[in-house]
Amino acid sequence: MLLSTTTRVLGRGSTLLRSPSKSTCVKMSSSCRAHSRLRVLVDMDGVLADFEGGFLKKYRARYPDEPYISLEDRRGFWVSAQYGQLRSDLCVSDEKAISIWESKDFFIELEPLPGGVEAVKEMARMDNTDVFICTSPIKHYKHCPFEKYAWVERHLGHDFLEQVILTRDKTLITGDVLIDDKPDILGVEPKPVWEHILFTACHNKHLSFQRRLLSWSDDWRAFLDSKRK
Ligand code: DGP
Ligand code: MG
Repeated sequence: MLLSTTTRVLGRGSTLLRSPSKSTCVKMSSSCRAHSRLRVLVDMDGVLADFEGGFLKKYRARYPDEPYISLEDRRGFWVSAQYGQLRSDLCVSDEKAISIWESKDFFIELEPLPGGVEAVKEMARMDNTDVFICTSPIKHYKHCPFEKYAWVERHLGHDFLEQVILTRDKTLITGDVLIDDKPDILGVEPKPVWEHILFTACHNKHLSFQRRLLSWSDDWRAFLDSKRK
C-alpha cells in the first residue's frame, strides 16, 4: 500500500494529507484545519429531532393516568433519571419512560425541530464545510440505529446517509465544532478536538454555558464564521 503522498478521501471531497516521511497523518494545530475545511458535527436528538416532545407525547398517550413532567419542568439530560425521582415516592421505577424510546417507530417518528434540517442542508452547501450528523444510539439496538438512518434519509435525503456517524463516544470524533444539547459530553478522550456549542433544549436552558445556540433561528452562521478565522 502506498503511504507517501497518499490522500484519503473523507466525507465530501475533503482530504487528509499523509506525511511522506511518516505513515501518520500530518498533525496541524487543530483537527481539520490542515486543509482549511471546517468540519461541523451536528447532534440529532434534541438538536435536529424532537426527542423530548416526541417522548412526552407518546408517554402521555400510553400512560394517561401516570404522572409526567412537562417540558417546562424538565431538568437534567437523562429523562429516566427525572422520571425515576418523580416516582420514587411510589416505589415505581422509570421503566415506563424507557419503554417509550425503546419502542418501534419512536425514533423515526420524531418531528424535526424548527429550522434544523434547513440549517444542516445550508451548511452542507457552504464552501469548505463538511457536515456530519453525530448521534449516540441507545443500547437497545433493535430499532434505534435503523430508524436514525431512516430519519436522516427521510428528512435530509439519501446522499446524506454518507454523513452519519453513530457513536456512543463523541470525544473520539474529530471536528471543529460539535453542536449538541448534552451539557457534559464525556468519553475516553479527555481533550476532544471539537468546540462544543450547546444547543438549547428544555432540559438545559437553565444552565450557564460558555457558548450556546438558542435555536436554529440563532446566528449559527456567525458562529461557524468565527471558527473559520
Ligand atoms: P445524543 O442526542 O446523541 O446525545 O443521544 C442521547 C440519546 O439518549 C438520545 O437518543 C436520547 C437518549 N436519552 C435521553 N434520556 C435518556 C435516559 O434517561 N436513558 C437513556 N438510556 N437514554 C436517554
Ligand atoms: Mg442530543
